[in-house]
Amino acid sequence: MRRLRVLLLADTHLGFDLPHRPRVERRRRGPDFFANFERALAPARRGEVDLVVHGGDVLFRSRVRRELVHRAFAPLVEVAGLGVPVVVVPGNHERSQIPFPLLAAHPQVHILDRPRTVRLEAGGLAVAVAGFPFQRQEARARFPRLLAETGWRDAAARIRLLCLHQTVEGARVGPSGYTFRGGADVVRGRDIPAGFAAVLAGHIHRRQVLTTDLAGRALAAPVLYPGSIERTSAAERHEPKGFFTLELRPGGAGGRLERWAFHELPARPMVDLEVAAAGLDAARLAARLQSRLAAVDPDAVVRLTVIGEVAPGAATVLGAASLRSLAPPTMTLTLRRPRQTPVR
Ligand SMILES: [Mn+2]
Repeated sequence: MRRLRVLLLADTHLGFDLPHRPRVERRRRGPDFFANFERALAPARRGEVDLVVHGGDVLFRSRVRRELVHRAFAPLVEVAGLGVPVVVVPGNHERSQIPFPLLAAHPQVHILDRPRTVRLEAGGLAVAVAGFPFQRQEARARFPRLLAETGWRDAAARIRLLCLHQTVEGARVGPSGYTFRGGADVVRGRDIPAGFAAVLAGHIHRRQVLTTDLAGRALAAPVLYPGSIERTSAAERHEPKGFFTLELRPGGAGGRLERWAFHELPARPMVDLEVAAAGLDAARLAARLQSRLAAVDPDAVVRLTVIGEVAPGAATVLGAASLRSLAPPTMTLTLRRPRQTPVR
């Protein structure tokens, strides 16, 4: 029996920490995001999937340089050029304003820039991919109408997919597992109708698959969040990063998800480091920082918190250039000053 193999990635945040003209020479995180983007697309380049879906937030913010847009979208256009159709849901960082002329360059790159349903042939099957761009306001209340506006019910297909860049109830984020429930921007599980094989989603940066609503009732279709491809904030410090491959088969209304696999990508460790500064002169504070930083993985992204009152003569040690000189060159360091420390 025929099957559809889908590669699902999302929240690539390309351009993160990638200044066009850096003022200081230090390791940037930007290249890691591009490297993971390429790693995630590798199965598509090898011909191991029939369809690529990007769940949105291709870019790290909505206003970016044109060169960055080109760099970010070129790999997707290349994959489409190899004969693998690509569908992109505009995320909150696209503001549904992805540069369409660039992408319209390839007929197999489809942008869900308004509520619509893309019909395509993939894996030898008629596939319908419905969706709409990220809705900032009242997504919960608007969801049923937006979905109807895609016209998905009229699209004859063996397999139907719904693509979103939204929060669906039950999604969890953060180290303590905060669960989204009833907010105006949270889509209700029961509003997902029968007739889709799966909901492919971006926006939530933690990898997860939702199969029930908050009341424990089975969703009409599983909701899959592959999560971001690299850590974008400390809230993601414990999360594995990667992408999904899915296998779907025809059957019932809209087909069914038969199996899925998560493929982990390399992500830099994130470390919180607290250093007490009270009573130390400049030389001693520098020595303490250096030894504490030396004990951390040199590849880490470190959030440094300095506790206690910093002696007036020692404040220069906490300057950006000074801190860089105390840390291994491969480390990324940011300084957090707790409120009780007087700011000079
Ligand atoms: Mn995002």
